[in-house]
Amino acid sequence: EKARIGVTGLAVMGRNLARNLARHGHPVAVHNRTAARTRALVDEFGDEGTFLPAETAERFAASLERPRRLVIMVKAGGPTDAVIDEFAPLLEPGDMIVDGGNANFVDTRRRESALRERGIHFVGAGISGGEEGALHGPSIMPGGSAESYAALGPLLEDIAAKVDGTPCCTHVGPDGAGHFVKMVHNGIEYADMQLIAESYDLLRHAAGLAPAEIAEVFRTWNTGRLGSYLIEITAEVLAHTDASTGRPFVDVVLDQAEQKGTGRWTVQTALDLGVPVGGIAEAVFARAVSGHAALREAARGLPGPPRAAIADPGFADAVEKALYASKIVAYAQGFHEIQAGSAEYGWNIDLGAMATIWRGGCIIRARFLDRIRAAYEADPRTPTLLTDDHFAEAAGDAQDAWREVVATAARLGIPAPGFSTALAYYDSLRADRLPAALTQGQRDFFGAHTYRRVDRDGSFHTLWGADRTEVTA
Ligand code: NBP
Repeated sequence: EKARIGVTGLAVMGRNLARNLARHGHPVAVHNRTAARTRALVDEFGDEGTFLPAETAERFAASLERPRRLVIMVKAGGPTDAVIDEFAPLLEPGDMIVDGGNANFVDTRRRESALRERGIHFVGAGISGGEEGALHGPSIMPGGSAESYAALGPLLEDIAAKVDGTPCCTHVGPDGAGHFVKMVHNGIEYADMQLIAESYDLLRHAAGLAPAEIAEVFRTWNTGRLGSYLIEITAEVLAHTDASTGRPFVDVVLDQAEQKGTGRWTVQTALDLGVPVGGIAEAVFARAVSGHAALREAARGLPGPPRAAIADPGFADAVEKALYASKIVAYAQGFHEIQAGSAEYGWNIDLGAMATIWRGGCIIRARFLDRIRAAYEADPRTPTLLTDDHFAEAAGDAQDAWREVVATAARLGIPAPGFSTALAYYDSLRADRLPAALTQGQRDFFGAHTYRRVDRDGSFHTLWGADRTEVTA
């Protein structure tokens, strides 16, 4: 018997993905550099389906039906290249390599192009949802050729999460498109988490609520328009009491957030594309600030305002509005980045479909994503989600509360970089005139960089050092 698909790299992700495939009735070949992992998988879970264990790369390749479908689930970077180098010589034209790791889309583009020359399809597939998702149904964002998706799609859609019967998996676009979208997805996840963290901080230090009370607030929010996996687990974390001290769990955890890198890539890529993603960038920076322990220690005594808890019974509702509006901004920015990447690389990504496949399986799954899908269905070319009818109305309704929350944070000295940057973005987009005109004047003054005028076409320069007449550039 031959396997329909194979998985090499059997750490948590690969093992669970292989089990998910086997549980869906697909005979799956399994392989790992260290063979003990392969044996452990078959020993522990062999009765879940048909596993074909292989101890060597040659045996593994030989056990796959043609065209071969080979999924790599190893540590991203060098290990992925090492595994490709090991397996590519064993494959034949028409075979497919799927990289399900968290690869940088630039690497995926390089690998896809090199393998395409050898007739091998390389599919960079973003897989979201961690180990639970891999086992029970992840959100899958496959890139690569349409031809490879025809052969792989049905299998991937079979094991993906389903929402209302729709699989959380679709062909994203050529070469690096899948890993690009996965990257931005993770960047949005950073922003979502930061905004929730700021909401908690404000409820705690401005409204004076205890963690258990804030857990209740999040539970209530979870039943409304903010309903999502992240809001749900936030309530769980806040309600948890540390067993050894009896204190709220959130008070015994060191307040230094870590990161693995996809948020940073999202921001680096946005800078290259010239796309403003302040909400995501501030989320990445907020984690960075938290981690600079010595810097924070040195600055701890800097003066700030007195922190009197505010006595406004409507404050939690105001925070909910600020959170919802800021979330709209973060998603609008993330989707703008996907739109820009799609245009830059010719991927032709269907933005509404991306919202659709994030509704299940992944960390940012949320009721909210149905709204985004609807927005792109109503107008696939909408320049920003913020001008969609629903989102424009929601942000408009929220704006008074949003401004009040940002002002309260500033007044009380509570950092709210996510809320603040989101509001600044909203106000920048809706502004009639921006001070960029002055910036252009300065640039022309010190560097003769020229400017355009509101009343005439062309580029102009003012002779600042002479009689200040204007010349055509
Ligand atoms: P790890 O990222 O911890 O990688 C461990 C696997 O890589 C093992 O199978 C290991 O083999 C293999 N490997 C390494 Br390391 N170097 C190798 C090499 N030179 N040649 C062959 N194999 C090598 O595993 P993971 O946490 O399961 O994640 C797998 C991928 O999925 C990563 O790219 C990760 O970023 C991505 N991802 C992870 C999550 C998550 O929640 N963990 C979520 C979404 C995506 P060995 O057993 O012989 O050491």
